[in-house]
Amino acid sequence: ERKTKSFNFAAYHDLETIYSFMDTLVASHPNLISKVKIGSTYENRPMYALKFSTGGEKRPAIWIDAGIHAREWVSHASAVWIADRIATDFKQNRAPVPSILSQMDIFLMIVANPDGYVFSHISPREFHRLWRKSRSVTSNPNCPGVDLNRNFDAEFSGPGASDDPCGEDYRGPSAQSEIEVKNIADFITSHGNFKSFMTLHAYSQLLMYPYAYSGTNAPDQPELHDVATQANKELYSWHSTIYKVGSIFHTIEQASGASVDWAYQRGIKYSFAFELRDTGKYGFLLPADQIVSTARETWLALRYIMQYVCDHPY
Ligand code: PAY
Ligand code: ZN
Repeated sequence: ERKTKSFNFAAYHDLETIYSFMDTLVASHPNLISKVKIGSTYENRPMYALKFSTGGEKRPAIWIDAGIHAREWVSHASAVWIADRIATDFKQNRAPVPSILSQMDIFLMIVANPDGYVFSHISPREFHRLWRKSRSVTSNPNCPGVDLNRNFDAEFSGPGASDDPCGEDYRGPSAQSEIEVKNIADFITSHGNFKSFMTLHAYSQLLMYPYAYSGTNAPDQPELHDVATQANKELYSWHSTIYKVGSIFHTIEQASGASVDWAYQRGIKYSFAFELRDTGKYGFLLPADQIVSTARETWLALRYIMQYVCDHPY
């Protein structure tokens, strides 16, 4: 019996609890899951990805991260649920997970910004809960932190990011100046065989693809749009939650230095960004009783995309 059964998936947990959940999950599925340390944060916390693999050497792989923005708690919580779901589906031989994992590896990073996440838990809540950025020191002693999703080496410093350390979307002094971004980029680059890159944010209910930096269509725009549209149908089928599909530029706003643009420009064709629930009623403070339904519908979209990636090697 999986020991994560007693874990409360319908609650928000702190970093320590999520990290111990990961250890429990790995211990319960030693033949499928391992914990990969990809580096340490600015404040020297470990950064982990869960690796789901049935063997092989550097198989084609799927990257999923959550929590690059600290306050987007439903993304971390959904990733926790999804990790457990992948493990359970594999163990119970529930399609399509076993067949996906017979061809590809999945790397899931539940907390991409551990320092920011820890900060967002400090009380009093009104001062910390809405923290978005990392926690590194900047040129302005009053304004720490860099927006990690503006710090990737993709049109870095172009329009759609702030050069002011006090800005919520401060890009940082140079591309990959943030150790968290560098760790992720280095890991993906040195692995060399990622075929899909997916990042979980909140909120707005959007399923997006590149580009963020400009309104120009990505070369694969028609296919990405089609995949996202089909994935969105799967998502909708669960609770009729309405998402919009489109490029980041066209659905939200221009953003430079974003992770999906970086992944796409490095040849990872199937790059998608999710904005999970809701559309603003609760925003970042989504009630915990919506975690499992959010995770469950998101899973249907992720599962569709993973299967599609398996079926469309390149
Ligand atoms: O990669 O999803 C992306 C780019 C767009 C997001 C961003 O990095 O700014 C959009 C915002 C986010 O999830 O961080 C949207 C939320 C509601 C916000 O903070 O404005
Ligand atoms: Zn975000």
